[in-house]
Amino acid sequence: MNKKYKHSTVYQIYPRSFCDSDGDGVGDIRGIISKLDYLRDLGIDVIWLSPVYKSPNDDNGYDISDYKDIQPEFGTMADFDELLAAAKERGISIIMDLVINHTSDEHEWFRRALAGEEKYKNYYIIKKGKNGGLPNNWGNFFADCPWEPFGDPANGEYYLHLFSKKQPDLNWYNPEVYREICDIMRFWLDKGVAGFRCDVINIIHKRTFEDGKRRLALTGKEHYISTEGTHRILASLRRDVMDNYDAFTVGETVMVDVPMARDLSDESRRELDMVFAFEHMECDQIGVKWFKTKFKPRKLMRILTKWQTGLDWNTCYFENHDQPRSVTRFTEGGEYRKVGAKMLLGLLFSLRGTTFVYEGQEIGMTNGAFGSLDEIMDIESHNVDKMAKSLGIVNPFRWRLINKTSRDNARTPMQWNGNEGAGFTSGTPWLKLHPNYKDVNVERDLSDPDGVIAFFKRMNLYKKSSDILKEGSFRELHAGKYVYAFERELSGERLIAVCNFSTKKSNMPEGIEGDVIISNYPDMAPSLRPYEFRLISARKEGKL
Ligand code: TEU
Repeated sequence: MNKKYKHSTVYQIYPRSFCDSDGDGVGDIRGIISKLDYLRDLGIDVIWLSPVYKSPNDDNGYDISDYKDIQPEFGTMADFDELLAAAKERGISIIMDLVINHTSDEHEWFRRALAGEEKYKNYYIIKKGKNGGLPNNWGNFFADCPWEPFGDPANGEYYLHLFSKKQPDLNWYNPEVYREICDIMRFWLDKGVAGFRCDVINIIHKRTFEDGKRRLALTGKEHYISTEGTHRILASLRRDVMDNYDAFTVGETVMVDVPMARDLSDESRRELDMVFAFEHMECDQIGVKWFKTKFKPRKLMRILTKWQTGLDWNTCYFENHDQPRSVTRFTEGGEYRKVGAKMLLGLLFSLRGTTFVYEGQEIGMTNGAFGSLDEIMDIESHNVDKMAKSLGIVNPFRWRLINKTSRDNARTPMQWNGNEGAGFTSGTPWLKLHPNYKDVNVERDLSDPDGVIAFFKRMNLYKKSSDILKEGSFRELHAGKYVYAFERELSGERLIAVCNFSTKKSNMPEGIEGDVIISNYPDMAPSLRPYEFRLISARKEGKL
C-alpha cells in the first residue's frame, strides 16, 4: 500500500458538472482551477479527476479517442498543466482516471483496424460469429448486445464491447496493447500526476470467449471477473510503471467479493493499492443494478461490517458519478436532508479506510429532478429504457425505474450559489440543474455555521488528527433495524460511532457510554433523534 495516500481525503470531480468558466454550459479545467482554494479549505488532499481526455462523449469521456490530449470543451493541455501546478501549490495531488478496458471507436487504433491494418485489428477483440449468430451469448453492462459487426457485416466478424458500442474492448492478450498503455501511463506520471483510479480494472483480461452461464444480466461474467490474467497484468503494470513513480492506484473493481478484493489489493501481491467494491452500493437493489428496491438500513450495516472486517484496508465511499446520491438513497431527504447528509458523512469518516467523497456530497446534494427520459443524457439510462420496452414494460413503469437509478442523478451540475445557473454556468447547463439549488448550494451552506460543509470539515479534520480513526481496528457493536454502532480501537483507546437511520427517535444501544465528541445535533438528548450521528470517546472502564 502506498503509505503517502493512505490517510488522504480524496474528492472526485466529474469535470462536466463541476464548474464552467466559459459559459458553454459544460464544466472545464479553468473552472476547476477557480475552485482549488475551496477544495483546500475543505481539507482535500487528492483530487480524482474523471476523464478529461479527448472523447466523442458517448459515455461522457469514458470513451477515449486520444489518451494524450485534452477534450477541447474542457480546455487545453496548458490548462491541465496549470491545474496540476496550482493544485500542487495548495498541497493537493491529482489522480487521473485510467480507462483501459476499452477505447472509443473513434480512437486512431480502432479506425486503423477498421481500415484493415492487421496490427490494429489485433488491438481489439474481434471474433467470427458462430452458426450464423453472434460469437457467444455474453451480456453487456449497458443493457445492450456486446457484439457489433466489425466493418462490413457480410464478413461475419464482430467486435466485443462490454459497454457502449462506441467503446470497443481492448485485447489484453496483445503485448503491443500492454506497451501502449504503459507509455500512456508514463506520459501522465511524467507530468506529475500522483496515480490513477483504474476504470473497471478487474475485467480487462478475458479468460475465454466461450458461452457463459445464462443469467438475468451479464451472462459470461465468470469468464472475465478478476481473472489470473488480470492479476498478472496488474502486477506487471505495478513493476514496470507504478513503482518507478511511487504512484498510487485505486481500482474500480466490479462484482468482487471480499476474497477477490483482498487478492487485488493485498500488499504482498503488489497489484493495486486499494479497490472500490460495490456490494454496499447494491444494498437497495434486487439482482440487476437497474432495479432498486426499498432501502433497508440493516442490509447496509451488514455489508459495511462484512467489508470492514474482511479487508485490512477499505476505500470508504457512498457516492460517485455512477450512483444516485446517498442522501436520497439512504435517508428520507426533505426536512431531514441536512441532518441525514451529515449523519452519512459522520459514518463515512468514522469507518476504517481511505475516505473518498464525490462533488456535491459535502453540501448534501440530492438526486436530480428529471421529468422524463428526454431530460436524461446518460447512455446507460437510454439503453435500459430500450431494453425494458423490448421486454414489454410500459411507461410509467419504465420511467419510474430509470428515474430512480439513472447515473445522471449524480451528474447534475454542482450547486455553487443561488443565482441563475447556480454559479455553475452563465450559459445553459448541459444537464438540467436541480431546482433546489436556491436552497442547497455551497455559498449558502458555507454561511451557515450549522451547514453540511462545517460538519464535513469537522469530521475530516478530526479523522486526520485521530490515530484511532486512522489506524484503529473495527468492531461492530450493534446493527439493529435503524441503529448502527461500531467501535474503533487502538492501544486500548476507543471511539464509538452511532448512527440512527430513522426519521423517528431510537434508543441508544445498551452499554455505550462516554463523552460525545462530535454530533450532528447542537445539544444532547437521552435517545437518538432522527438521523442522529454521535462519535463517542468511550470510557476505558465502560463494559461492552
Ligand atoms: O463503471 C463501471 C460499471 O460497472 C458501471 O456500469 C456501473 O456499475 C454502473 O454505471 C452503475 O449503474 C465505469 C465508470 O465509472 C462508468 O462511468 C463508465 O461508464 C464505465 O466504467 C465504462 O467505462
